[in-house]
Amino acid sequence: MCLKSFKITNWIVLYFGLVGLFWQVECAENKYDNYSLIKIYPTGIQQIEALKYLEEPEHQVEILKKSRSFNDSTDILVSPNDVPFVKEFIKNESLNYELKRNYGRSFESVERTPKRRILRGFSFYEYHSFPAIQEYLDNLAKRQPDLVKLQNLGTSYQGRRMKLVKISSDHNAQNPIIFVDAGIHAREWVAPAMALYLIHRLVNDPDARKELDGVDWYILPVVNPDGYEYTRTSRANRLWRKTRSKNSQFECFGVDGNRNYGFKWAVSGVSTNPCDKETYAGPKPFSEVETQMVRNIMMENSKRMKLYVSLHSYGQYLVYPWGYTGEYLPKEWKKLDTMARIVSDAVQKAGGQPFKVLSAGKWYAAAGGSDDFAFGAVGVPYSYTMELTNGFEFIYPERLLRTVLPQYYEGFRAFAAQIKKEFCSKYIGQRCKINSSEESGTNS
Ligand code: 0X9
Ligand code: ZN
Repeated sequence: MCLKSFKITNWIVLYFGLVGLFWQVECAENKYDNYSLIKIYPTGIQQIEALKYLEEPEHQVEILKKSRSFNDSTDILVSPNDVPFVKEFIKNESLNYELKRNYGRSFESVERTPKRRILRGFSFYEYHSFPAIQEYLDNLAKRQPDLVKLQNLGTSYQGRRMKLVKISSDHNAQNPIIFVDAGIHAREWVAPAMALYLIHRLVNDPDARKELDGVDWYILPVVNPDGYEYTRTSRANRLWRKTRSKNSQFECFGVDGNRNYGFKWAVSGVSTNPCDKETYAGPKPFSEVETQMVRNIMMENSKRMKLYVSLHSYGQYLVYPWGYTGEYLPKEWKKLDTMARIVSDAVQKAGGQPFKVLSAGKWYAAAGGSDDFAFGAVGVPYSYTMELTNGFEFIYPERLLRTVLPQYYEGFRAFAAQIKKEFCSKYIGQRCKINSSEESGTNS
């Protein structure tokens, strides 16, 4: 009798414990639930200028994306209290806009993919946890040791082990390197998904021999694993962007990794406030262990690195240096621009949307980006930030990955073809003999 009642009590405790846990994980109040997403479409220079008013910190609007051209929206997240003020501003400036209420509720559908991979293997059309990604990469390197090598880079701020994926048909060939990274911004989930898809195609697609012969691919699929995992913990954290390092003086976390690189650090487009959720540049250049790792990869391979692509989302932009200024372009801008347009055409030919191609600084000036560092400090001759996808903002649905990832892959094939054309004077077997006149130096 006593034993029986004890068991019943246990069941009750267990039941409420599980309900509580479920509520915490899945149903916790999401600050964005009642927020509105407002997409503003400026139609003239004056309106673009006027939008800067909303960027001032005291206005409490979160800017998801800035527009710098007339066909492109500025997307902002606004709390219910601030909607009237923003609407008033929009009316005064006669701006065109679209308003989506209860924006945070749309996060639900793409939240935390269940662990189906145990039954079905690893799908490239799902968003995976960082441990699942690492497990996939470890297995891949074990299965194809000649083609895929992993280089340990150390650990992230919170201790996650980071590995660079090196893919080459001849690891001793000293071919030109294409370096692709993704996920410096935690909430941009489609970027790591693209990096993994790229790895998958290069390794498993028999047609990819063309992309591999004469070029070595270095790919770092999740530059900011701590932030990435944080965005997976709850809907309330889904829009986190920065790293998760702790600033000892302030009770705030994280640095914007793409403001933390040591080239023209903090000269434009950054916040110096550690509590700024978006663009805090850090206490000093390369304060973050994650950006140090990317810097080291670039520096150690500076001679051979011919192309750098940093994957982000969103907006369907393919931008090149300079990012720190929109006042002027590097003297090599034409070559950067031409290559980007070839890539954009290839994506379009595969059924995708063309990229908007321009210098990053002409879109909006922001210093301390990895693209400027690669180009300006390391001397990588082609350096880009690729902003994947258009629509759905940062919450890009998994069901569309099957369509867009193969389209972007065609862009990477075009990149590889151009790099080979420019930098391989001839081939010896699968090796590319790098043009001797193309030694890299630093740009200024
Ligand atoms: O602001 C950024 O870091 C990038 N856009 S995002 O929406 N993914 O955050 C653009 C970076 C472009 N490059 C530089 N400004 N250097
Ligand atoms: Zn980004």
